[in-house]
Amino acid sequence: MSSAWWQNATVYQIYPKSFNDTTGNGIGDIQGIIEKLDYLNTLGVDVIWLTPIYQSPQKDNGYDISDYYSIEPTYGTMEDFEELLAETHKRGMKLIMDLVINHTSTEHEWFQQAISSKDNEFRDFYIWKNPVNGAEPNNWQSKFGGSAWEYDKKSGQYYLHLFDKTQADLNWENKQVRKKLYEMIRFWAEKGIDGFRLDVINLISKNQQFPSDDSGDGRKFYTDGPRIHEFLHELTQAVFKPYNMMTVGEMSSTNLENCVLYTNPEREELDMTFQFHHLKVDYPNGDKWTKAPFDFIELKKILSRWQKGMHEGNGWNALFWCNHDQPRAVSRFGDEGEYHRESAKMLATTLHMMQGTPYIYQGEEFGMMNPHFTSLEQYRDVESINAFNILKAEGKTEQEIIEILQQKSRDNARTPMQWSDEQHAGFTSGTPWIEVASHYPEINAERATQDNQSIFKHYQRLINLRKNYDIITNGDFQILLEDDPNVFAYTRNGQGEKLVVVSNFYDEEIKVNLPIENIDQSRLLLSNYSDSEPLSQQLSLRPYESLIYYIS
Ligand code: TEU
Repeated sequence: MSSAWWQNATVYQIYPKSFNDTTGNGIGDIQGIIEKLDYLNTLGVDVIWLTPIYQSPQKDNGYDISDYYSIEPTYGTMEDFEELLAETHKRGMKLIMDLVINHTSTEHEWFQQAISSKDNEFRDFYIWKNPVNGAEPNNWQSKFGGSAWEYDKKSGQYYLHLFDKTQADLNWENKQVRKKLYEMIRFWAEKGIDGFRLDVINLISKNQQFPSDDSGDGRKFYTDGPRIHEFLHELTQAVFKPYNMMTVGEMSSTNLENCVLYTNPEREELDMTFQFHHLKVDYPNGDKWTKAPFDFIELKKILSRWQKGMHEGNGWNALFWCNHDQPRAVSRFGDEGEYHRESAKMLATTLHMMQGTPYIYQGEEFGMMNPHFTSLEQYRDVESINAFNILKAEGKTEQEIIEILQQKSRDNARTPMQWSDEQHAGFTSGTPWIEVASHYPEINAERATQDNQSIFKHYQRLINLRKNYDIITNGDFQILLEDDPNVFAYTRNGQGEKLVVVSNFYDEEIKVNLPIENIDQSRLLLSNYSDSEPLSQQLSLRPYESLIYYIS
C-alpha cells in the first residue's frame, strides 16, 4: 500500500523559547536551534515543528501574533530563520511552522485599525457585537477563564476572544480576511518551508447567530463550526496543495467523525489532526483544574476508538503524549522514581507502534519531568495565572492551587531543555526566563546520548522500526485485554504479518493471557528491559515492561 511521506515520518516539536539560548538573555533563539540540528538528526526525526517565532508581545508566548511577516527579534532575524531552514534541509530533515490564524494579537496592525473606529476598513476583520441588556453579547467563556468578550469603551461594542483578551478572534466570514491570510501563508511557502501546524483551526467558523449557551461555555457554537470544512478545503486549494505542504490541524474539543472528514485525503482538507480526548482522562467531569489520577481504562478505550475509527475512515492521526500545553508525559502517565526509565520507554513504545504520525515534544526523548514548582512566582503561563486567580476567588487555598498547578499547568512542559548537568542545564549562560527543573543533573541530553540503554536510544530504535516495518504505517489496530486494569495490549495486522504490543502501565509484576496464534513464528523486536522473554500466551510482565513482537 502506498503511503504519503509523512505517514512513516516522526516529528519533533520545538518550543523555541525554552530550547537553547545562544545570546545569554535567558530565552531560546533560532541560532540555538541551529546548534542542535545534529542532535535531532542523530535522534532520527524527519520533521521539525517550530511553535510560533513571529513578532509577538508574548502574552501567550507567541500565539498572539502582531506581525505574521517578521521574526520576533528575541528569537533572531529573518536571515537566522533562512539559515535554520537551509541547515535543516541540508541534513535531510523538513521544517513546519505554526500557523495561528484563528486570532491575532490586539497589537496587530489590523486590530489597531479595527478598534480605531467602527467604520474603519479593518473593523470587520474581527468579531464585534453590541451589548445585550447592557452586558456581554452572550455567555461564551474564554478557554483561559472569564468571558470571551472584551468591552471597547470607544465604540461601545465588545470583541470576541476565545483565548486571552489580547488575542482577538478573526472573522473568517470576511473574504478579505481569508485573502490576506492566504497571501501570508504563500509568503512562508515561497521560503521553502515544508508545511504547517494549524493552531485551533477547528474554531474559525462561528455560528453567526452567536447564541448564548444554556448548557455550556459556548464551545458548541464555534467548535467544528458550520463552514469549517468549506474553509479548510478552500485554504488547501489556495495554498497547501499548490505548495505540496504537510498540514496538521490542532482540533480543540473535536470529535472522531469530524477528524475523519478533516483528514480523509479525498476531501483535500488537512493531512492529519491532533485531538485531545486521551489527554483529558485526568479531568474529572471535564474539569482540568482538579488534581486527579488518570483513568487507565478510559485512556485505552479512547486510543483504541480513535485508532479503529480513523483507520476505517481512511483518516490520519497525529500521535502524541505531550506538547507545550500539556504536563510531561512520564510525570502524568509513568513513574518519576524507580521506574522512570522503564515507564518513559513504555509510553514511547505504546504510542509509536500505533497508526499515525508520532510527535516527540522536546525533552520527552530523554524523559524530562514536571518541575514541581512550589510558588506562584515560578509560573509564567497566562492560563496558569488566570486559573490561580479564578480558583482563589472560588475559595481554594494557595497550597491547594499550587498542587493543582504542579499537576496540570502548561508551564510543566515549558521549563528549559536539559542539555547537560552544567548550570541552568546548559540552556543559557544567563538567567532563564523560567526556572530549570531541579532534576536536570541526572536527566539531560548529554547523559542520554552516551548511554546505550537510555530513553533517547529507545526513541531512536522506535523511529527506526517505523521506517523498516510497513505494518506500523498501514496495519489495522485491534485492542487486546480491553478491561485489564494494568495492561495496554494491541495488535497491528497486515498481509500475513502481525505486530503484538504489550505494555504494563504500572509498577506491579503481573501475568496476562494473550489470545495470540502462530506464536512459534514470533520474534521480539524491542523491549524496555534487556532480558525479556519470547512471546507466549502466558506472559509475565515486570513493572512498566513493554514489548513489541513481530509475527510473520
Ligand atoms: O492551544 C489551544 C488549546 O486547546 C489549549 O491551549 C487548551 O485550550 C488550553 O491548554 C486549555 O486547556 C493552542 C496553542 O497550542 C496554545 O499554546 C495557545 O495558548 C492557544 O491555542 C491559543 O492560541
